[in-house]
Amino acid sequence: MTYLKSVRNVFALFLCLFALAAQAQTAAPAKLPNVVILATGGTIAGTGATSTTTVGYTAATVGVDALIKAVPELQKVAHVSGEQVFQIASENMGNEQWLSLAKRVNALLAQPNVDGIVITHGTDTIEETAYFLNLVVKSRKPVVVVGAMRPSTAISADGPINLYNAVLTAGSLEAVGKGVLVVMNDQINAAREVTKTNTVTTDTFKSPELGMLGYVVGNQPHFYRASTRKHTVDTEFDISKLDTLPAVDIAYTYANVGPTAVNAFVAAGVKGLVHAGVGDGSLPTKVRPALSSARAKGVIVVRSSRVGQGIVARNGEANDDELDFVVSDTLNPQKARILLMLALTKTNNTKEIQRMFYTY
Ligand code: DAS
Repeated sequence: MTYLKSVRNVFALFLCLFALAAQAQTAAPAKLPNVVILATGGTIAGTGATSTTTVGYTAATVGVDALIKAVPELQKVAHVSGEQVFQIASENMGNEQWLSLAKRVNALLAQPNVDGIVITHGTDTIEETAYFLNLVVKSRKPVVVVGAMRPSTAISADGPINLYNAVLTAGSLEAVGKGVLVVMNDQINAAREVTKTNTVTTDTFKSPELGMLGYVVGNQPHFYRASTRKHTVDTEFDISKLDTLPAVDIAYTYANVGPTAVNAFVAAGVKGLVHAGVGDGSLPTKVRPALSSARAKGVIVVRSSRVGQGIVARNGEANDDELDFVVSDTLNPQKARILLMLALTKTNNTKEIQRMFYTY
């Protein structure tokens, strides 16, 4: 009888514990993620003279606290804090800003109490900052770069909803390990492929042909794809001890182009040169000798294309093996410049650099 009684007591105790646990589960609200917003300026922080001023406004005037205050709904989806790292129009973004921003991002993500980061940014160079961070951020935690095409004072400004969706995504588990993302217009694009495709409309950011990763719909990010190229924790680049980046410029090509730009960049002492060729990186007869001469002086030459999508194939329009050039694969000229800058912090070996262009 005593044995049966003790079994019954243990069973009763177990039921009580189970009921308490179930109650605790339902009672405690879900723990909100901690998301830090780093503000750099741009149209998302812009103001216009009237509510219908959507061009000819002033970018980079509204501070991060005001941006957060303008979207009280943020408090329902994350514990949000803000830092004003810069206040510039992004056409003025440069290597110095990128290095200090990347160091701040890595320092914050190393803190256990930071779950994700949102960077508010001008749209003109958002794709470049996102790709640079994609190669140097050393964490799997989400980093989301966001901007707006209409200033905060405009009718139907897109900044508030873009910021809300960016914070949602940065605080989500689904975005962990996906690399740096650009979230705008309810769409999630990968840093490597996203590019600005329209000068003024709110649907400007696309990943031509290779496609976006997903959507933010119904207060939830939805992913359907992931990048196949290495990023963040899987890259070989480390900027933690760098204060400058190697000088790399882009020579644009068009009908009737001559060697002037290439020669000027070489005379200025660039370490790398991206050739934004026509077609799949074709080299005009008048430019080829200048590029060969640049290579002979130790400048690393990368053949890219002004077309914007598609592969620039090695030994296609030029004998890269003979010229000792590198090809950009599918990276557009502005992103090829970023990868070449970081590659040059590691090596001058063109075979190694070509491997990097096939890896990232
Ligand atoms: N000048 C643009 C910039 O800062 C404004 C914008 O679109 O954000 O990139």
